[in-house]
Amino acid sequence: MKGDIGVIGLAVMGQNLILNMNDHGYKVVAHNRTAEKVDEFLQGPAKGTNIVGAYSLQELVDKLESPRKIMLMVRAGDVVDSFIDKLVPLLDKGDIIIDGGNTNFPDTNRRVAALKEKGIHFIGSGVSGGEEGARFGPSIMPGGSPEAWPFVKPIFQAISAKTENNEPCCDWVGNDGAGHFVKMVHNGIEYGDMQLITEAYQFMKDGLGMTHDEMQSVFIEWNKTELNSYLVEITSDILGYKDTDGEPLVEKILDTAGQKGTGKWTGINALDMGIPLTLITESVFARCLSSLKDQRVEAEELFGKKESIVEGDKQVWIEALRQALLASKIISYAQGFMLMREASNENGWDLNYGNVALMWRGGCIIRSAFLSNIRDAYDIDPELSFLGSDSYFKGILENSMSAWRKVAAKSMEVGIPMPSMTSALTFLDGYTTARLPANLLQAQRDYFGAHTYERVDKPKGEFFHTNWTGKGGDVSSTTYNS
Ligand code: NBP
Repeated sequence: MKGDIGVIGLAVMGQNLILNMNDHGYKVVAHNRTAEKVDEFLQGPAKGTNIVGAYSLQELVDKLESPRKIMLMVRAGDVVDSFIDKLVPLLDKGDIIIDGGNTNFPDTNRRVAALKEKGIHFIGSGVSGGEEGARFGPSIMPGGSPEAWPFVKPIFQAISAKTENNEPCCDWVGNDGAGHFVKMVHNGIEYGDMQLITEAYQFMKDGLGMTHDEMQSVFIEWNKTELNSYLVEITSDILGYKDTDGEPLVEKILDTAGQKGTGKWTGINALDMGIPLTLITESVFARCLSSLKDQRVEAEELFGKKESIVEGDKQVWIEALRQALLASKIISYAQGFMLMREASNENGWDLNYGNVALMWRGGCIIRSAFLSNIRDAYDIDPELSFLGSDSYFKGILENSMSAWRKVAAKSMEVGIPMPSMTSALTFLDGYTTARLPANLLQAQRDYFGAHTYERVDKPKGEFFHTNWTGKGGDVSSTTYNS
């Protein structure tokens, strides 16, 4: 009997996905560049299963039933292109290549188009959930050649995580690089969620002077509220984890955050598309700032250490912080969905936002109860332009407003950096202000560069230039927006 699917790449993700597919009754053919890893896998974790090995790409192709489905779980970038180049001459028209790595979506756009010309279908799929997700149920976000989806759907939906209603956290996202785009936004939102939690931690630790056990208890309690999520849950575990000397391990970890680029890509795309994705972008910059450790140490000596003590009833502050965290999180997701909406419109992807929320509901790092409410919001209005306008989320934003402002103001007053929570509030203030000071900005642009402006008392699209000083000419610059 031939194999149902081939997987190339036997690192942590590939191995665990293969074992997961095997658990669901699929016969998997496994290949890896370094052949010894095939043997190690077959004699190790895959021992006693139906998984078979292939020591060359030809052997892999020969062992698969048609149309062949070959999934790459290798390092993103050139490695994917090089495997595609080697596979294509061995494949038949109608065969399917799937890239399950963390690929930047323009690469997927390019690969879908290039392979289409050769009669090969290509799927670029986000896979989230790390090692455990891959093994027991990841969130899977496939996009690319729609013709390929019916062949891949049964396998992917079988191995994916399931919601509490047993719905698979995997569905077709859209054409071209839509799957990888949605995975990129997922990772950006993950940056935002993590940064927000760290800001709450710093407020509790430095501002309220709380112990790690106290903070752990707070996160345990928060996990029973609307904030219920994987990241809040692991944060409570981390805060309670003691090093061998009995001290909290977290305080021994160097405070410089790493990043692999997906948050940065999300920010770059937001800038390209003109979407105010402030919270995620602040979260990326917060990691950049954290990496300037030596400079920060010197600057603290130069400016003096801040006494960031927050006075007042601790329990009242903790509840205010919870509300600020929840409200900021709503803004983060609202901005992320704005970005997906713009990308969907620009690329003709016709994204289903309720489905996206469902795909993230289980298996992935940002899984949370909250995503069910997002799904409900898009079920009510599939074209919702701002998540915060949905009645459920609007209610939370309004109820949290006072506490959120108090936390933001206090952090500024005592010098606790909370870039994501404060920028989220500033965003909402801007978004809910009908008249912003951009009129003055337009006047400045026209003053120094004859960039023209529109008038509130004239139809939109009619542009005016004023000779502000009497010295300039009446010739205006060309009007366009980049
Ligand atoms: P890695 O990203 O570490 O990739 C390891 C695989 O790539 C191995 O099979 C390795 O073969 C192969 N490879 C490399 Br590296 N360079 C190669 C080359 N020049 N030619 C051929 N093969 C090469 O594995 P991973 O962490 O399992 O991740 C796989 C993909 O899934 C990545 O795109 C990753 O970003 C994504 N992802 C990872 C996670 C996670 O939690 N780790 C989560 C979600 C998505 P070798 O054994 O011969 O060196």
